[in-house]
This record gives sequence, C-alpha cells and structure tokens, in this order.
Amino acid sequence: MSLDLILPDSLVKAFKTARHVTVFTGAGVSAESGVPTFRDAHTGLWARFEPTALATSEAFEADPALVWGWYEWRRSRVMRAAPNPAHEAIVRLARHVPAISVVTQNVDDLHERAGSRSVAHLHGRLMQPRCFACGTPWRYPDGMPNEPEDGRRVTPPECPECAGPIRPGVVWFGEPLPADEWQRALGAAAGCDLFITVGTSAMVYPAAELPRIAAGQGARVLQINPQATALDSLADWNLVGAAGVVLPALIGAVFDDASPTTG
Ligand code: BV8
Ligand code: ZN
Repeated sequence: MSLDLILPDSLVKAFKTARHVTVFTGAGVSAESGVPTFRDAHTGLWARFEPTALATSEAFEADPALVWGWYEWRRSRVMRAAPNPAHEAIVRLARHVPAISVVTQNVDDLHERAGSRSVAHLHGRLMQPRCFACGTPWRYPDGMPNEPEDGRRVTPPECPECAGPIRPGVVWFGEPLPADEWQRALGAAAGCDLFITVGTSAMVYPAAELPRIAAGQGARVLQINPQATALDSLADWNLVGAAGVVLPALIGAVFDDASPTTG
C-alpha cells in the first residue's frame, strides 16, 4: 500500500541538512512483520498474563517453563517473520545521510536481517540466550523451533557448564541495560540533529529518556506511530500511521528514492 505524503518543508529540510540521524525503534516497527508488539504480545493463551510481570527474573525463577515457553513462542514468531518495508526504509535512509544510528528496544533481529549495521539493542537480543546461573552464552539448536502452541510451558535447556537453566538473552524489568549499548544510545541521542522515534509507546525507562535527551540538546524530533504516545507534545512532527507505510513513503518523498526494498 503506498501513500502520498504531504510533508512540511521544515521536515524535508531537516532530513536534507541532517548531519547525524538517530532512528529509535520499538515493537511497532516489527508489527507489520507479524511480530506482535510487546503489549500485544499477549494474544491467545498468553492474554491472561501481564507482559511486564512475565518479563522479569522473578517470574523466571518462579516458573522457568512458563517464561521460557513464552519466549520460545515469540522466537518462533520472529524466526517465521521477515523484515518489513519499515526496516528496509531505515536501511535506505542510511544511504542518504552522512551518519545514522539505529537504536532499538526490540529483541528481534529484523533490523539486522534488513541490512542495518551496528544496531544498539537496549533490551537485549532474543537470539543470544545465556545461562541464568553462570552467564555462559548458549546457542539455540539449528533449524526452526516447532511453534509451541500459545501458552504452552517449555522446560528451559540446562547449561552445559553448570546445569543451571538457560534464560532468554533479553533485559528484564528490574535489570540494568547493557552498559555499552546504553552508552552508544546516549551518544546517538546527544549527537544527532534529527531524532526519529518509530513504533514505540515510550513508556519504558531509561530508553524513553532518549527522545527527551535529543530534544534537550536541540535535535528536531519526528514521531511515526498510528496511536498517540507520551511523545506527542515533544515531537516537532507527528506522522500518524503504520511504520511500514509511512517510512518508505517518507524516504521516497524526501530523497526521490523510489528504489525497491533492499534485496
Ligand atoms: C532498569 C525485553 C534499573 C523483554 C523489555 C518508573 C519510572 C521510571 C522507570 C521505572 C518506573 N517503574 C519501573 C521502572 C523501571 C522499568 C520501567 O521502565 N517500567 C515501565 C513499565 C514503567 N525499567 C526497567 O526495569 C529497565 N531497567 O530500569 O534497571 C537498574 C539499574 C541498575 C541495576 C539494576 C536495575 C529495564 C527495561 C527493559 C524491560 N525489557 N524488553 C521482552 O521483550 O520480553 S521492555 C519491552 O517494552 C520491550 O522491549 C519493548 O520494546 C519495550 C517498549 O515497548 P514498545 O517497544 O514501545 O512496545 P509497545 O507494545 O509498548 O508499543 C508498541 C507501539 O507501537 C505502540 O505505540 C503502537 O501504537 C505502535 N504500533 C503498533 N503498530 C505499529 C506501531 N507503530 C508503527 N507502525 C505500526 N504498524
Ligand atoms: Zn551455567
């Protein structure tokens, strides 16, 4: 579905004069790949759980099979998904600006599979599990996981080093963000002149500080989201719509870049 965007001259100018663009993404950028957003991740049998309660080390300690089962369900959704035009438009944008930083809250690898490089993952990576007890990295067996039915508990594998339970490689609520990724994200917010926030409800901290840090140092802020968020008043421009429709139309309109998606 294409879109004829009427863009404010100020936004076109901001793109064309930007020295450093930072793109900050949330679960909404993967929605059109069929990966449920974080707060929608509870469809079906998961609907009876509150994501913020399940995405904690306490929940994992209380019931490792329930939490591991939820992440296996999400991993199977991610592995069956493909990057969508939003991910691909961000890759195209990188070709038109002097410097770009991609900072994501998502734990999927769709930005990388679309071709984005050195993505900062603030909340970890689903595909990099490790031992809950000793931290030893663990590798999923090759091949597609069987799609655990919605809500099925799956006993986590045992660590080959200490027999502890393997946990998802994500940052749970109450856990600190990876220091190196957070430092990179802070630099990207502090050093950019155009900050684009796409597909995030901006409710999770400290990640949600980033748009405010960018605006605070004088960057212009563009938000792309079909819904209202806490950033509506902070943004200089709010493009209301789906990332997979708005982003390709925007990059095409600003840079006359009608090039097809990467591939
Ligand atoms: C920490 C990994 C300290 C797991 C995630 C009060 C104030 C400040 C902070 C806190 C507070 N109370 C508690 C805290 C701390 C807490 C927090 O922020 N809680 C929230 C609930 C208030 N934060 C933490 O615990 C963080 N750690 O603070 O540590 C510390 C320091 C030192 C030592 C010890 C501790 C850790 C936070 C990380 C949690 N992990 N994910 C997993 O994924 O399972 S966060 C989780 O939420 C996901 O990563 C997700 O990315 C993130 C944010 O959600 P969104 O991406 O925005 O997704 P959401 O579903 O909410 O929204 C989707 C959006 O997309 C919507 O706006 C929708 O309209 C839009 N959309 C839909 N379709 C589309 C679309 N947009 C565009 N196109 C579409 N097609
Ligand atoms: Zn171990």
